[in-house]
Amino acid sequence: MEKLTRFGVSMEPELLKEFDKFITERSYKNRSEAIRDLIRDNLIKKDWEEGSKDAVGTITIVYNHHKQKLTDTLTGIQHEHHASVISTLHVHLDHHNCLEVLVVKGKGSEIRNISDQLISAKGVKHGKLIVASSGNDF
Ligand code: NI
Repeated sequence: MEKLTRFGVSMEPELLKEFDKFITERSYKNRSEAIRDLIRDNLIKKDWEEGSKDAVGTITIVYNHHKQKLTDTLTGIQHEHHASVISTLHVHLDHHNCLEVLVVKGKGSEIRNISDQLISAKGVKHGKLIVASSGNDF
Protein backbone atom coordinates (compact mmCIF):
# COMPACT_ATOMS: atom_id res chain seq x y z
CA MET A 1 0.00 0.00 0.00
CA GLU A 2 1.17 3.52 -0.78
CA LYS A 3 2.26 5.75 2.07
CA LEU A 4 -0.66 7.83 3.25
CA THR A 5 -0.54 11.46 4.38
CA ARG A 6 -2.85 12.48 7.19
CA PHE A 7 -4.59 15.85 7.17
CA GLY A 8 -7.26 17.46 9.30
CA VAL A 9 -10.70 18.35 8.02
CA SER A 10 -13.02 20.78 9.78
CA MET A 11 -16.72 20.87 9.04
CA GLU A 12 -20.05 21.82 10.57
CA PRO A 13 -21.51 19.13 12.91
CA GLU A 14 -24.67 18.85 10.79
CA LEU A 15 -22.66 18.27 7.62
CA LEU A 16 -20.55 15.64 9.37
CA LYS A 17 -23.71 13.92 10.62
CA GLU A 18 -25.06 13.77 7.07
CA PHE A 19 -21.70 12.52 5.82
CA ASP A 20 -21.60 9.74 8.42
CA LYS A 21 -25.10 8.72 7.38
CA PHE A 22 -23.91 8.65 3.77
CA ILE A 23 -20.86 6.50 4.50
CA THR A 24 -22.96 4.03 6.49
CA GLU A 25 -25.50 3.77 3.67
CA ARG A 26 -22.71 3.21 1.15
CA SER A 27 -21.02 0.62 3.37
CA TYR A 28 -17.73 2.48 3.77
CA LYS A 29 -15.57 1.16 6.59
CA ASN A 30 -14.38 4.63 7.58
CA ARG A 31 -14.48 8.32 6.67
CA SER A 32 -11.03 8.28 5.06
CA GLU A 33 -11.98 5.78 2.37
CA ALA A 34 -15.17 7.69 1.63
CA ILE A 35 -13.31 11.01 1.35
CA ARG A 36 -10.68 9.43 -0.93
CA ASP A 37 -13.39 8.12 -3.25
CA LEU A 38 -15.18 11.47 -3.35
CA ILE A 39 -11.93 13.24 -4.21
CA ARG A 40 -11.05 10.66 -6.90
CA ASP A 41 -14.54 10.94 -8.33
CA ASN A 42 -14.24 14.70 -8.64
CA LEU A 43 -10.75 14.60 -10.12
CA ILE A 44 -11.84 12.01 -12.70
CA LYS A 45 -14.86 14.16 -13.57
CA LYS A 46 -12.63 17.21 -13.99
CA ASP A 47 -10.13 15.35 -16.21
CA TRP A 48 -12.92 13.90 -18.24
CA GLU A 49 -14.66 17.25 -18.74
CA GLU A 50 -11.41 18.71 -20.02
CA GLY A 51 -11.29 15.82 -22.45
CA SER A 52 -7.52 15.73 -22.55
CA LYS A 53 -6.71 12.53 -20.71
CA ASP A 54 -7.41 8.90 -21.47
CA ALA A 55 -10.51 7.56 -19.86
CA VAL A 56 -12.52 4.37 -19.81
CA GLY A 57 -16.22 4.08 -19.34
CA THR A 58 -19.49 2.37 -20.06
CA ILE A 59 -22.42 3.56 -22.10
CA THR A 60 -25.71 1.87 -21.25
CA ILE A 61 -28.69 2.20 -23.57
CA VAL A 62 -32.19 0.75 -23.61
CA TYR A 63 -34.10 0.75 -26.87
CA ASN A 64 -36.87 -0.91 -28.82
CA HIS A 65 -35.29 -2.93 -31.60
CA HIS A 66 -38.55 -2.85 -33.60
CA LYS A 67 -38.12 0.87 -34.10
CA GLN A 68 -37.38 1.29 -37.77
CA LYS A 69 -33.68 1.58 -38.65
CA LEU A 70 -32.68 2.16 -35.03
CA THR A 71 -30.54 -0.98 -34.80
CA ASP A 72 -28.75 0.03 -38.03
CA THR A 73 -28.17 3.54 -36.70
CA LEU A 74 -26.76 2.31 -33.39
CA THR A 75 -24.53 -0.27 -35.05
CA GLY A 76 -23.35 2.34 -37.55
CA ILE A 77 -22.30 4.75 -34.79
CA GLN A 78 -20.37 1.97 -33.05
CA HIS A 79 -18.56 0.99 -36.24
CA GLU A 80 -17.61 4.61 -36.89
CA HIS A 81 -15.88 4.57 -33.52
CA HIS A 82 -14.60 0.98 -33.58
CA ALA A 83 -11.24 1.97 -32.12
CA SER A 84 -12.90 3.34 -28.98
CA VAL A 85 -15.57 0.68 -28.47
CA ILE A 86 -13.75 -2.19 -26.78
CA SER A 87 -16.63 -4.49 -25.98
CA THR A 88 -20.41 -4.67 -26.09
CA LEU A 89 -22.98 -6.66 -24.18
CA HIS A 90 -26.45 -7.09 -25.63
CA VAL A 91 -29.38 -8.38 -23.58
CA HIS A 92 -32.84 -9.00 -25.08
CA LEU A 93 -34.95 -7.71 -22.19
CA ASP A 94 -38.32 -8.75 -23.61
CA HIS A 95 -40.05 -9.04 -26.97
CA HIS A 96 -39.40 -5.36 -27.82
CA ASN A 97 -36.64 -3.99 -25.64
CA CYS A 98 -32.90 -4.41 -25.75
CA LEU A 99 -30.28 -3.38 -23.22
CA GLU A 100 -26.82 -2.66 -24.53
CA VAL A 101 -23.71 -1.90 -22.51
CA LEU A 102 -20.64 -0.65 -24.35
CA VAL A 103 -17.20 -0.52 -22.78
CA VAL A 104 -15.37 2.45 -24.25
CA LYS A 105 -11.84 3.77 -24.05
CA GLY A 106 -10.24 6.95 -25.32
CA LYS A 107 -10.11 10.69 -24.77
CA GLY A 108 -12.93 11.96 -22.59
CA SER A 109 -14.27 14.17 -25.34
CA GLU A 110 -14.39 11.23 -27.77
CA ILE A 111 -16.23 9.03 -25.27
CA ARG A 112 -18.69 11.82 -24.64
CA ASN A 113 -19.24 12.25 -28.38
CA ILE A 114 -20.03 8.54 -28.89
CA SER A 115 -22.36 8.54 -25.90
CA ASP A 116 -24.21 11.66 -27.06
CA GLN A 117 -24.77 10.18 -30.52
CA LEU A 118 -26.10 6.88 -29.17
CA ILE A 119 -28.30 8.30 -26.42
CA SER A 120 -29.80 11.00 -28.64
CA ALA A 121 -30.69 8.52 -31.42
CA LYS A 122 -34.44 8.56 -31.97
CA GLY A 123 -35.98 5.56 -30.20
CA VAL A 124 -33.36 5.17 -27.48
CA LYS A 125 -35.51 5.24 -24.34
CA HIS A 126 -32.82 5.61 -21.75
CA GLY A 127 -29.09 6.07 -21.72
CA LYS A 128 -26.33 6.66 -19.26
CA LEU A 129 -22.62 7.31 -19.56
CA ILE A 130 -20.31 6.37 -16.71
CA VAL A 131 -16.70 7.49 -17.00
CA ALA A 132 -13.99 5.98 -14.84
CA SER A 133 -10.29 6.63 -14.53
CA SER A 134 -8.00 4.55 -16.71
CA GLY A 135 -6.36 3.75 -13.37
CA ASN A 136 -3.01 5.37 -14.05
CA ASP A 137 -3.46 8.66 -12.26
CA PHE A 138 -4.90 7.74 -8.87
NI1 NI B 1 -32.07 -7.43 -28.37
